[in-house]
Amino acid sequence: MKTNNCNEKGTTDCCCCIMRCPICFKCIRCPDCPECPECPDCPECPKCPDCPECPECPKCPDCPECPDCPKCPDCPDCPKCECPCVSKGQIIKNGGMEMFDGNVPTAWTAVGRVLRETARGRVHSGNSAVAIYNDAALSQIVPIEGGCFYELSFFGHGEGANVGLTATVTFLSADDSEVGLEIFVLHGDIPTSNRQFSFYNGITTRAPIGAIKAEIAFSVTSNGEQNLILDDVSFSVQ
Ligand SMILES: [Ca+2]
Repeated sequence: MKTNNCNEKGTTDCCCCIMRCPICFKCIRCPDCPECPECPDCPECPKCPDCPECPECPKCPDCPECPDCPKCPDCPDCPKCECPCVSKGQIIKNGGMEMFDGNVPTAWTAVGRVLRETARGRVHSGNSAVAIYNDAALSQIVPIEGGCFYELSFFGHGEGANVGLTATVTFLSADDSEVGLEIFVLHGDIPTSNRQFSFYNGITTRAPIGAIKAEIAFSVTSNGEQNLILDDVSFSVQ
């Protein structure tokens, strides 16, 4: 490792892992050196080895929150960057299934038979949960930012041993859709004892850049009057 001052006149080698730019003859970072995260000695050098989108920006930092973002937020030459993948908290509405409009939880859309469940031992938290019966589905469409990862989680309880569940996150673009996450739970694998719920969660694939919404859907198959009790659904930027 060389320790000479790279700014010294007449020096041909740069210090540490910094090397001379063959074009401008100022110091630049060696692109392959992991020990040299910044180049404080040559802030004016027009090279920026680690920033493929801003090859002429001398102070273009990595943008780990939004690697697909075409701009860098702190770069004066790229002022339009907005990193979308910063959590804004809970995205889903009424995930706790506490508010109902008739038999359907507020902000959700039901296909088939769903009911408000308030019996002790059949609610995970709060005063109510939702029971989803055979061949029924419950869904909600929420706004999202393309290019981000999202986490879905929920608590489930089976009213009967023969209850199966599929939870799906589908990203929606203006003219396209793409499944970003599926969680399958086979019949018999959901706890059925009173006050027993399983916690399920998963992280989506990266939302397509053009995606503007996501549909979170729960589909149930069961025998007869058996049903899934769903409560405390959460969806947020991962
Ligand atoms: Ca609840």
